[in-house]
Amino acid sequence: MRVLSGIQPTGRPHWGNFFGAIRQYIDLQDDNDGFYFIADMHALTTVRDAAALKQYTLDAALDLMALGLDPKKATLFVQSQVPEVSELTWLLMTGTPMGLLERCHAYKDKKEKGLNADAGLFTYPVLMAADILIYDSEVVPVGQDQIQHIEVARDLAGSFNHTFGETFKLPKAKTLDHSAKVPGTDGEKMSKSYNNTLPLFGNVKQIRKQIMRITTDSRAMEDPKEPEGDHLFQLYRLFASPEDVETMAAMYRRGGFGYGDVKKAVAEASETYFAEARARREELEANLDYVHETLRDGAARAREVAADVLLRAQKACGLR
Ligand code: AQP
Repeated sequence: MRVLSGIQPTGRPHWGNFFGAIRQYIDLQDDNDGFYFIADMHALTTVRDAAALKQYTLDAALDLMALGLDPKKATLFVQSQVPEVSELTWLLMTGTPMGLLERCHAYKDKKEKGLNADAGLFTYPVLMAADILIYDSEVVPVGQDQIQHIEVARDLAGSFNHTFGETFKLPKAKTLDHSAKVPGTDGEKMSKSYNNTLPLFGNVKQIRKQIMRITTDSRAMEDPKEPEGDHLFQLYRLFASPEDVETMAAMYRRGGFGYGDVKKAVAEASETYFAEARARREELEANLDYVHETLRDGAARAREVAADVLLRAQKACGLR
């Protein structure tokens, strides 16, 4: 099965990116034909610095490979290295109702926060639809925030097929229970633009400090607490074994514990969890030629598939 997903090189990846999406890429790479890309064209809507975008793009490749994405099993590439995607975006754009894009939350949210909304941000879901459809993708592993965009891709594919005949496969989103919406240090969705992230890589001491600053409620220590609605508990659950999760849940319900201890447990569990990836990232940093070669090979493979699907779509709508 063709599985595809992408990650934006907009800064350092966080726990939400990993537990919502990247972990799925790795779990699915053994038994599927995985296509994973670094969405540098999407990132252009926020990163307006050429050197930074190049660095973030390389960083994202290092991050994904360090976390376990294996180029021998899956195809890893940079979005802009497949120009066919931009051509398909235009074809899809001509059949995209404005209202559909106006309802998309990425645009709506950013606009409500007073951030500048340009046409790139507004039409982002169409580029994302092209990203998905051009590889005949069937399954798209993502976090909850992207489900709506995958629905847009399905809608656009369905309406193109209806108008011009069967051309595109209809993709489906795939999310994970418990980690489709990882909370940030303030309890809101963990998000680079909300400044509430916990990074996967970086200085361990600094990350520990960030963990110790996670907001908690102000109820007395001895009060029993319901674990399910508590974002610190949700973060603990990302790393702990089912038995440890049960023990922690029982402790919450009994009351009489300190949030500081839970934070320390989260810090220790996360450090152990990512230790191997950190070591692997250092090795990859010393072998950048291999990383560049992987991205070149990945783009060549992705272009072959993309060229076929683009031609199919062009023929269908009368451009060839
Ligand atoms: N908090 C999250 N919980 C679960 N999944 C998440 N994802 C992002 N945040 C969470 C998923 O990570 C994948 C890559 O996302 P992206 O590169 O598009 O990053 P993003 O959505 O731009 O991440 P941010 O931090 O939320 O950035 P801003 O603030 O710019 O929007 C996707 O599958 C996403 O669902």
